[in-house]
Amino acid sequence: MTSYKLTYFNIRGRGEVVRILFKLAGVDFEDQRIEFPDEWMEYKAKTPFGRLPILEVDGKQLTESKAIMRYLAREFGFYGDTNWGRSQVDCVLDMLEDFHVDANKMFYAQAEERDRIVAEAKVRSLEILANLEKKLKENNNGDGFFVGNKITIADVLFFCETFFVPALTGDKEIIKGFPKLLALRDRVGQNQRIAAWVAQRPQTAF
Ligand SMILES: N[C@@H](CCC(=O)N[C@@H](CS)C(=O)NCC(=O)O)C(=O)O
Repeated sequence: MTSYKLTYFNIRGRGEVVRILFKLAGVDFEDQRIEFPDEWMEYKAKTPFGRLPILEVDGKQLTESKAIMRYLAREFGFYGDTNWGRSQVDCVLDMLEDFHVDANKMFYAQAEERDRIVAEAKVRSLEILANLEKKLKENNNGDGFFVGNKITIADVLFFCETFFVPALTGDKEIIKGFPKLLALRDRVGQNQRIAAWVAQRPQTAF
């Protein structure tokens, strides 16, 4: 049996989508959480590129969150059934990545820059959400999943980001203006395996 170990910080961040994929697939993994900053500096020196997450598959290390999620989605059957379907999944994953442009700015911002960056993040996030809803409607009029007729990694990453975007933009209600996206979030959250994990996962701020 393949052994899996995910190393990430004790936050949801870029690691949670990977954890949810394991739960969705019903596959065991070791969920190693490094305390930041206490354990990190010593641990960082031992990592290939000084960043987390890292997935170990039978002892082999894979870095980059998108490479990890794509690898597992292919392994577990959550990446679309055709080449076109996979390209549509990729399209949504890349649209979602745009939220991180502002997140990175926020991470490195000086205190006096924060209000401006939050305001800009809100404008851009509304645009990204509108485009995501448009994309969702291309498939089953937006009443199913982003691609095909079953959940894929695109829906799982979207689910994770919808909890992060309110924090990024300072607007807890930001998703509410997008009814199809809101319903998709509920659909994903109601998946029994995902709901069970969300109920029992460690509670962290982000
Ligand atoms: N492109 C990378 C970014 C990884 C990244 O920036 N990781 C952050 C946490 S989300 C990190 O390790 N920060 C600690 C540091 O840079 O020392 C990925 O998607 O995995």
